[in-house]
Amino acid sequence: FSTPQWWKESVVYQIYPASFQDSNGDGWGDVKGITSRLDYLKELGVDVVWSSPIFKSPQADMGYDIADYKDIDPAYGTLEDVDELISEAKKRNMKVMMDLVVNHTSNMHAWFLESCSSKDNPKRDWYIWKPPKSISPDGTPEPPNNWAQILGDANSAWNYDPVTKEYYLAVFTPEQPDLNWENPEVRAAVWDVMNFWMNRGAGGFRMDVINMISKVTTFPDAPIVLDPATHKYQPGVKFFTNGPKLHDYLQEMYREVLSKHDTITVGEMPGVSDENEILRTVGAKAEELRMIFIFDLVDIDKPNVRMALKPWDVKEMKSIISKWQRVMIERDGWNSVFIENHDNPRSVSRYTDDSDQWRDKGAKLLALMQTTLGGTLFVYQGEEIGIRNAPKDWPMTEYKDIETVNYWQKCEKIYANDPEKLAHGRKIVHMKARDHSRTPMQWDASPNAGFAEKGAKPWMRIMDDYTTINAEAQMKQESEDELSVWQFWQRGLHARKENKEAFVYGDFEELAPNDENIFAYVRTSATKPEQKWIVVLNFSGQEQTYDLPLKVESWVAGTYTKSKPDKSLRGKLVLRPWEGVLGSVA
Ligand code: TEU
Repeated sequence: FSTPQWWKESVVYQIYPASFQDSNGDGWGDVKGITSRLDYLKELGVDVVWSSPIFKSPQADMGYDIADYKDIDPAYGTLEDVDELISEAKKRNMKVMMDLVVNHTSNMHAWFLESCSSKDNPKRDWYIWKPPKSISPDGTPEPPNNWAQILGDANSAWNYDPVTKEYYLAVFTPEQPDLNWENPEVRAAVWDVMNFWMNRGAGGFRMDVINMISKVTTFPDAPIVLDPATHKYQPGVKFFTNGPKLHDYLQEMYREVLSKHDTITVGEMPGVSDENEILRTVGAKAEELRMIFIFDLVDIDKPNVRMALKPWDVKEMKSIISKWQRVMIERDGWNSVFIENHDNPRSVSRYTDDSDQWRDKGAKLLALMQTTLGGTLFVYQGEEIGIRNAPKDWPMTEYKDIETVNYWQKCEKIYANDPEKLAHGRKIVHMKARDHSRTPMQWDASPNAGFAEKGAKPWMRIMDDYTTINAEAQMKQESEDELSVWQFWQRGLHARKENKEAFVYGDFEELAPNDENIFAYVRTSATKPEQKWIVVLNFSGQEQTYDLPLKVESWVAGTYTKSKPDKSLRGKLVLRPWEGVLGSVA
């Protein structure tokens, strides 16, 4: 039974700052906008606010390219605005978590500009520089190896600098050069940045791709997984995820910074599924991070690259969730619960049915599931009102994300004479683009959805459905028999806290792992065994019958009703499409 800690019980809300709330009419969200919505978040049941990066940045990758870790981008506001956000949050007993992006900086960071300037600059070794692998007779240099860029896999992860005639490594985009963590000066500079924010009152950090900081320093070629006819470069991720020195670095970070503060930390760790490896970071005795984001669930439809599709089914989804629930309980580790973020499509579109008929039910089903799973719960901006993916008919010009733009450019080039493949590429954009979760928040039915003042031009198109799907309408929805998605989340978050011994910390037992549509589990408190709950979720658009393996005392909540669901307590339980119910067990 995991030791209680505030950061285990907290509900974290992720803000995508450009799209949350604009306060000055420039169509771009800002820090003052976030502060103005703290009461809203408090009312929902949020304890910790994490904003994606707001630091000075050329915005090549929406702030994940930082040019100054100790200053705020003018588009977002000032350092004083952040001080105000932190103190206003504190007044409401909430904390603010910063996004720490230290695998790489912006190519406009002063460190990189110095590093570029000459081979003997003291900061040369702060980044990863290598001579060309070869130079062809006509003088064309070849990159040191065949690694592809992550956010544009038609290109090399190595970028040639004609001044010093070497390549620098930038695994995401050329504007995001990777820092050389082998260099102790780099690590000290990172600890300094962290202390700067801790001293300003930050409550903790979400750490961007923190499992990529240690690379295999022989930089071998990656195996060929993408069609070499169209892809000269190949995904090199396995040579820079959970590399040889990752744990040394994380332990040093813990010693130098984290152990001195009472923080919440979550490491973003794509591409790692091995439980022994993960527990080295999040086990109760590990002195590294409080928890990580494991990608198994959000990568369920990912083959070897993200902009592609792989079939999946409900059974697989259930097994991924159940596996991690069990691992953390049995081996005393801690995990995050999340299903959306700014890099993924909307959950209601991906895991349920986002049609007008079922969207609302699908969103509540996912809310019931997440509020009853063990771990620290992360809710993503707009998830609480069931925002869905942008519609199929949005022209490509509405897509702003660098990954989508690069992907589409590649498709147009390599599929120029293949309309079928091009249409498939378009389908992938519709299903996978990161843009889907980046559309402006739908606050109310007024022009610009309450995101920006009337007449402002939002940096990204607002979904047309905001007039009906918005926070204001859902907060005041007064229906005899149904809660809105927002009200359901609010109630769920409240119930989760009231019964945290079971929902946050309790045992997890999956009931029908082989059922192809029903996800059913029991959550039991270790300290108060009388606290026992059953959750039954129908992940299908058809009515399903489920044989209850135990006697239910009473059904207390459900996605179809405001009151107690009227269902059988033993024997056959019939669930309508996308229906979920929560019951107490005698
Ligand atoms: O994402 C890292 C990451 O590996 C993915 O989620 C990524 O979006 C995906 O692999 C793309 O195919 C983090 C940030 O969350 C993301 O927004 C940044 O673009 C990226 O790091 C670089 O900082």
